[in-house]
Amino acid sequence: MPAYKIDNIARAHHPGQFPRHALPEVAFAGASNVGKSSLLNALTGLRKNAARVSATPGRTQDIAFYAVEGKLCLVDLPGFGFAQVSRETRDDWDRLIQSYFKGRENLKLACLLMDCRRPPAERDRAVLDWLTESEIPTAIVLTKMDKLPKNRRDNEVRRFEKLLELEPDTIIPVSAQNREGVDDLWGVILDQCGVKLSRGR
Ligand SMILES: Nc1nc2c(ncn2[C@@H]2O[C@H](COP(=O)(O)OP(=O)(O)OP(=O)(O)O)[C@@H](O)[C@H]2O)c(=O)[nH]1
Ligand SMILES: [Mg+2]
Repeated sequence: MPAYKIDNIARAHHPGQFPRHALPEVAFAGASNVGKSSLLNALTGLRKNAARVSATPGRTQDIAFYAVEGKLCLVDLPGFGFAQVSRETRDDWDRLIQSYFKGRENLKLACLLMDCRRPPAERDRAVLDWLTESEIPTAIVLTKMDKLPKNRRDNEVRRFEKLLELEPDTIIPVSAQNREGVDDLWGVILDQCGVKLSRGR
């Protein structure tokens, strides 16, 4: 279990509150409730709830910035497109997420999370297309893999790759619950950021 030194350096409700720093950033995006905050906790070894895991979807409403060992910054984004909140609130969140992606020069990687039990929604594809067009390096992460029986796992991963027209073996399957894939994802993050962490992964 990594015990990295984590600093919650900022919480932003609007772009003016985004921190200014030179750290490489990795952002976690995805529909509400896919497990962004949980994965962030699994990566950092933060206690459950440190990154505000929600019992009710649509809980994370601001952008949280976590510095890891003072070397890179993990960014917990609010879930997009949660239907149960008012249209106005939803539009506000979308604007916030977009302004993050548009203006972040030190962004090295966007992790786009999808729940392995739900086929990709129109929204997931739109965000993926938009990230690709914007030339933001993107990792597709399939979450909650512990929920799938062993014999369906490989098929589901292949199915997502086909549906999203991805190259084989590009999806990273993870579980925040049993930590499957967490080290693999760390590998991709550190590569992309060009950073080494001193404490063992
Ligand atoms: N079984 C299982 N449950 C998970 C996993 N990751 C997250 N969950 C559960 O899924 C729910 C949502 O998790 P969050 O981490 O809050 O999801 P989020 O994407 O941050 O949600 P928003 O911030 O509301 O967009 C919680 O009840 C978590 O306990 C996982 O790997 N396995
Ligand atoms: Mg969250």
